[in-house]
Amino acid sequence: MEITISEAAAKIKKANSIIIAPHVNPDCDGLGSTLGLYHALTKKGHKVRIFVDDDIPEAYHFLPGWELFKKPDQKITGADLFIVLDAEPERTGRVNKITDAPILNFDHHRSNTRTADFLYLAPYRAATGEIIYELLAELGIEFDYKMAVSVYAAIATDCGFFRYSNTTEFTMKAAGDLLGYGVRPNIISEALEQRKYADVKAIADVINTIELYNEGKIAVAGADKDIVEKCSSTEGFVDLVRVIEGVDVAVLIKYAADNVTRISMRSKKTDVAAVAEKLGGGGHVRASGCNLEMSFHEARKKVIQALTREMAGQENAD
Ligand SMILES: [Mn+2]
Repeated sequence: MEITISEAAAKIKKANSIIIAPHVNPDCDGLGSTLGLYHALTKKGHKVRIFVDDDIPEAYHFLPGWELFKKPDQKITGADLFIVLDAEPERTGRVNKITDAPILNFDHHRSNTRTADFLYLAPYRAATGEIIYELLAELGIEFDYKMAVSVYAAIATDCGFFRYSNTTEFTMKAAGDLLGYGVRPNIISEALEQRKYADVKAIADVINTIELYNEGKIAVAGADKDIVEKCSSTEGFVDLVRVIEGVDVAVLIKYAADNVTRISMRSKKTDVAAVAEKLGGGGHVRASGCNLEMSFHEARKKVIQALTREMAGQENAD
């Protein structure tokens, strides 16, 4: 059931032993939100354990306490509350199976499947980090440096460092407030922008694959098996495609495994969450994705078709 932020805060106050987890394939919003809440609740005397069913990318090792994340290897008994951040409980992977505690879910994805016992869903928030900021105020917990860095990084990354359309007055005010606790934006963006030599070289390969469709409104780039094997991360590649003049939707098609292809979409106008949902994925209106169980080339064709159809439909609706 959906609850308010103050009802959520009341549930947290009553819980002694708490488990927190973000989604698999963790991003800075999920990890930063988890750590921000971890530091806050630990300070208040709660017994908190944090789990993620994945490795944590090196780029996020600047987050204070990232090494405290455990893999969900065994059952946890006696937890009072399981807090899931930035996705629905199923997306925490095996963490969802190690505890029977009631689930309290905070999320800003419209595509949330609403399976948690208690859900605070705020699709108008740019990041789950913003929700944590709101939650800590509700809990009456004052920020310290570690909490501020974690929550700032969560917010800043999900709004493209205050450039995306989800950036609001609230986003800027929250971030501004966090700077008051010693956060240095340049240190965080430098840590996040740093790339491996091989990955920067791989950008050239990906850029070379760009093709335009639908009268130049769709730009598609591909990272096939060869490219994926050469580099450690394709994070941010889709944003390089997004800047092309006249392009509404940028797509990155990425080899994930034989017959599994990962699709990432960014748009300026088109509702790409609607497209992702039709293909079994989800996300936000202007940033979404899905995994397709088909070959790289089949997936490429399928996505271009689905997007062209959606764009025609949305134009007719205007
Ligand atoms: Mn997020």
